Amino acid sequence: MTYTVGHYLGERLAQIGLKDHFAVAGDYNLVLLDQLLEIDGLRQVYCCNELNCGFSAEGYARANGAGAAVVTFSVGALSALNAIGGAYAENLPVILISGAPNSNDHGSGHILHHTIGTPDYGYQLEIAKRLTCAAVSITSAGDAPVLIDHAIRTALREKKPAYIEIACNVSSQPCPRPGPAGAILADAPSDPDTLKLAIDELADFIAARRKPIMLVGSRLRAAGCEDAAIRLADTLGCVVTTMAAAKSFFPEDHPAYAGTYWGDVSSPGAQQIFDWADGVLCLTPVFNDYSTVGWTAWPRGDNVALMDTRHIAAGGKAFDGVHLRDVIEGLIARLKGQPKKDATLVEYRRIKPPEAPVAVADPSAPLVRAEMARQIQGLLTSDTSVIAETGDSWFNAMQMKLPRGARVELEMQWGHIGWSVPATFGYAVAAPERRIIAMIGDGSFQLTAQEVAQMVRLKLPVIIFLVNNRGYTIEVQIHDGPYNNIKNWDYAGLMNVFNAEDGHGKGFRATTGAEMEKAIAAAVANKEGPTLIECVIDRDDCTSDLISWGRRVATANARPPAVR
Ligand code: TPU
Ligand code: MG
Repeated sequence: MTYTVGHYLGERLAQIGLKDHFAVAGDYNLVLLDQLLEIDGLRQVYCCNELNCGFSAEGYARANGAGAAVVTFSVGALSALNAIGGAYAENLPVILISGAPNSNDHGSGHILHHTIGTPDYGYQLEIAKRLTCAAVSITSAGDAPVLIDHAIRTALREKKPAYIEIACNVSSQPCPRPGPAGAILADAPSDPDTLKLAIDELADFIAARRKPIMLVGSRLRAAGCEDAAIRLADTLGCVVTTMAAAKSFFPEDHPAYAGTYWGDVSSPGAQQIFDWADGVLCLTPVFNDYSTVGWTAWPRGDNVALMDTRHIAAGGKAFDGVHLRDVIEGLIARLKGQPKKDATLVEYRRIKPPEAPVAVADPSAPLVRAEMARQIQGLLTSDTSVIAETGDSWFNAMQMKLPRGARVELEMQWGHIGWSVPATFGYAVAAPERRIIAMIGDGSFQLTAQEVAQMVRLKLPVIIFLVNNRGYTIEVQIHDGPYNNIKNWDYAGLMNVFNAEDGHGKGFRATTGAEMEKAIAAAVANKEGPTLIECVIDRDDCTSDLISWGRRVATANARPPAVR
């Protein structure tokens, strides 16, 4: 059998730990898909459309470290690129692979189908360059190994998406076999001199403060530093808070954990202890309008030390080219044997409000959000992953108490409603051993609903809580109008549509606590496919945090243009 460009690509994907890749077929990628099918241990998983294909690969990357989506030219790739923008925003190495026009057509003046109708097909690569850390076009087999390796290596290093387009007549051309994976997995080491100085500066920053606190941000997983952060917390002894988008990136049962720091909508006691601290070690934060609650909670200034993935800034000095894991290890070694800096923890234990008991609703009363959240909480185990969609699902997820090992997946930087349906699918493909729970608003679900059919197809026992509050409640809280009302669907009834003649998905509608409990029991018992539980609640029945946060974000949005 001839070894081909498509084989090379497929083998590299397998070498970096992919067991699956997501695809939608089209004539520009059919031969490539044939080649990929021939790679041992690499399964081809199909999606209903390319936006979902991109988000499936994104969800897969969350569970598996990297993902790949294969689509056709323009009509497919331009949809997938939205999800690639999301992967960039969310720091996930997703490789987007697009079939492309025949190499003989490039520069020929020919007009081809699936293009904008001009003979220049370069626009897709140009767009991809803006949304990825590496974008390459392969029009000859000779260049393929170098270009493929460049794209994949850069994506893995940067934890950002990459783009590879392959002319449709090139993927079956002969190509050398790839060498060991080390060549694309190896990373440049930290600069030793910079590393030492960065650690010195951080140690000085800590030494000069009596009441430091740690703030964990959303890129900690991408930095590969979740365990290191726990050890740093153990060494320092201070309080640890997480940013909203970093929910579950620090164990919630850790004695130093004080919950989510999110300005006015922080966990009880977290904002107070944060404000009391005299120095903040910010690990991989992303400060945007949402995470700072409309710029009202934005840690900056001399009392903030930034510990980013490759960059440290403290005491008025900045250091680049160091890996966070090396910095943390060095800092731990430096702090060993010193007295703990546990003032914030001592104080937090004093001021922490007692936990309010969670009320159980009358089982026959109309379902309310709080009861819905209480029942979902009861499902969380150490092997649960909760995928929470944009909307009040974010705030419901934030209030959950996670057992050690439970994960929450959020897409707070990109914030594409509908992301969670395909991302849940991709996540479930990557981690079939976990209990996977999706919380999705009705409005969000309507964007990408059809991907539930792929969960049916692969018999994935995902549990979907579809919150039917008759509209875009998050938008209602930010700025209301007729555009926030949506057409109601028979969401539970959709499962029959997706099952068709061979599926085992189940759909239930819950209008009371008792109905929800019954549906959950059936969902847990269903191992042959997804279960969608439509939770019917009032349009205004949302968390108080959504209301407070929505008001602040709306105020930030409404700032008039500055007078220049
Ligand atoms: O819980 P709830 O009702 O807020 O969630 P639901 O029903 O999913 O509504 C979400 C409403 C929403 C919109 C319309 N949140 N953000 N947006 C704006 C938006 C529009 N299009 C995309 C692709 N992403 C968005 N975030
Ligand atoms: Mg809604």
